[in-house]
Amino acid sequence: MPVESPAPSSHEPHTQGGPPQTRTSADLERLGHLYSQMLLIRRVEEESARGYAEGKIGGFLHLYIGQEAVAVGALAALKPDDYVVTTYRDHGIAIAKGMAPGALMAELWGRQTGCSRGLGGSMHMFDKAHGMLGGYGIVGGHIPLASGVAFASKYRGDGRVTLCFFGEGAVSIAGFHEGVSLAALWKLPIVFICENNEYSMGTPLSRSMSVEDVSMKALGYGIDRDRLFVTDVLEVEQRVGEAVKRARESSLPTLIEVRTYRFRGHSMSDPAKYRTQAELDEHKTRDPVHRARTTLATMGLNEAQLKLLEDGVEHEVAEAVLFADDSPDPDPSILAATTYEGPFAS
Ligand SMILES: Cc1ncc(C[n+]2csc(CCOP(=O)(O)OP(=O)(O)O)c2C)c(N)n1
Repeated sequence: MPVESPAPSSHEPHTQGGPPQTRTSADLERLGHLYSQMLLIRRVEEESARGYAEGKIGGFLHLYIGQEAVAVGALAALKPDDYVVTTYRDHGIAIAKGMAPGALMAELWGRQTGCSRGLGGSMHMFDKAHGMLGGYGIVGGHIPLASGVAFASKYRGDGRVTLCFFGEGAVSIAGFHEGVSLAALWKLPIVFICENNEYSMGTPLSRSMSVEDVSMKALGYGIDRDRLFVTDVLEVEQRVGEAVKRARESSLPTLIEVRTYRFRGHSMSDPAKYRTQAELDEHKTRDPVHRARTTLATMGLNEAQLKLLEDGVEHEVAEAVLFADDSPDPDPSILAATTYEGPFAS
């Protein structure tokens, strides 16, 4: 049976690249801020990997190293009271949304001062005050929840936008289709961001999906879409910003596929043998964190200025590690209130 040609052009993705942009001094300041945030996330995770190796962290640890420009660029396009919902690869997104690195590391360490009082761990970062609504472990399971959050915003008329992040492994899961379908039907103020880091655990996209362009999934629901290859954090901010504007002003959802790459294994227990060193090295040459540093240098920041900024990040990370190390374990009495021995038993 012939397949109908897809979609009106309003649903075509933006082409990447375009004319070279002129950078202003406001861009320099902005990029300096975003570079600090990306570096903070990277250094927090490097120290978390160390903490894991030292036995300070129990359970899983999925690192975001390599993908920082997605969280930082996308969240830079939000207002502080907008919402974010994401997967278990949530550390970078939590920090970019405003969570204190100390609260995040204490959570990883399982300490009482963690954002979820040490009970959630790596996959369940929550920070209600900053609109960080998790941190979920079931692939794709959070996508309908995110649509529910956006529905609440529309119902209340609070003007907030929800960003929902997930990996490319989630787009073949029912939850993705339920969440996107309802968002399209009810015209919800939400932006779905697929962080396509090329592997779902060890499975490349080509072995799990019949099309290579994830953003095409938007066509089935008649919503707008975009697709970009991440190298420049400012470009992520700008492109996600367009979708956020559409969500806020016209209550229209968008699906954005962001092509990125994770430099570590799926989790700490994955030696990532399904890819070659050459492939990894090639991706590292496009590391958005290093690229931001180079751009800052080109735009006029000298080594001493960059070092000042980087020392500030180092100090913040060292404080966060100390905070986690020095924080107490949860009191055992919390078990009664949080397990089936507690209020849920009756
Ligand atoms: C419903 C469900 N199936 C399987 C798993 C096990 N699992 C955890 S992460 C993962 C891979 C998901 O890959 P992707 O969505 O691309 O995200 P990434 O880890 O690359 O960020 C799988 C299969 C799960 N958590 N939930």
